Amino acid sequence: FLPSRHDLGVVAVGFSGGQTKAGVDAAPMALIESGLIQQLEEDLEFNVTFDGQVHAYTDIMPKEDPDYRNMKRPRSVSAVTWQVSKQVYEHAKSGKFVLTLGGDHSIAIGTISGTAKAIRERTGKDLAVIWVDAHADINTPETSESGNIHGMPVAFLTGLATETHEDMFGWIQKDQMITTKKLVYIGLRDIDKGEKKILRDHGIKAFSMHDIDRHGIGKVMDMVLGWIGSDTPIHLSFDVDALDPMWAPSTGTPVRGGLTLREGDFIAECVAETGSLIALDLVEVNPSLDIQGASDTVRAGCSIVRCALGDTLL
Ligand code: 4U7
Ligand code: MN
Ligand code: MN
Ligand code: MN
Repeated sequence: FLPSRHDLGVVAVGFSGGQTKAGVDAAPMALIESGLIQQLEEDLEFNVTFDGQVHAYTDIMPKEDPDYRNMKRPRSVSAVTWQVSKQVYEHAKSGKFVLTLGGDHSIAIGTISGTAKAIRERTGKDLAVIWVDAHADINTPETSESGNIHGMPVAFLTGLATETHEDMFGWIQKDQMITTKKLVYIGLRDIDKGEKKILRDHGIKAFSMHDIDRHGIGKVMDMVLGWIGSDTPIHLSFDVDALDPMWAPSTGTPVRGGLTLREGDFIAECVAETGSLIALDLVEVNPSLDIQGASDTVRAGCSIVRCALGDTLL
């Protein structure tokens, strides 16, 4: 199931509709302008397939998009993630590693549904997902207090939230979903009440900041990868707000008490070392928030991507 070691597909998703703060759509350009893709080609010797565009998906945006089941902009997020799903699927189907630059975290509905389907077709295996985040993003439309869909992607991907309307996530089929058994969280520290119940009721594996304080990140990564097991393809979805705001202040929902810069890179390095990583999302960088810290946040994001793609210190 391994992507041919050096073929990389890049999808740049300039989308912010899963939450309410402007600016997260500018992240792909900021990451690319700081030299990320060039580094992957030149330093890490990847064969990069990239259409050279930051997609804004303006042509598929619905004209009207009133709230539905408490969700904000459901048709817009659904349309964009459906399109992202097809883009990611095409790369993954042809055996490429898929790097998606967000955008807010709602786009993971697209990325993971795309890789889950491609990996099933190629290998017959269930995809494992490592979700690195301060938040669990597993609210259903009913448990969410904000109505922001970037707090719901995991609920739709696991089938805990479902919809019959095709234009409001009804397009997500069984073969595009993931199992809660192979979902693992790292870095959690701001979980809503309804989410805690979901995590408990479904026995979902999660390593909070408390677990990292107790065991250290090295032991935690051993436990994460031990839970997933070898010979399982892994999709890593990395929300930059997993990092402490000291290192990544430019993000929509910062939460103090997070990962250090090195812990973030270490997580990416450990997942890369397994040789089973097939896709990476880097989301929630918002260069227009905390202008002072924007370049630090972009640099932190680039570093995580390089580590996940196999860059090593020695
Ligand atoms: B992110 C939140 F209420 N849980 O649902 C919600 F705390 O992708 C935050 O992780 C969601 O940045 C954060 O709105 C979404 C809130
Ligand atoms: Mn998130
Ligand atoms: Mn988050
Ligand atoms: Mn956030």
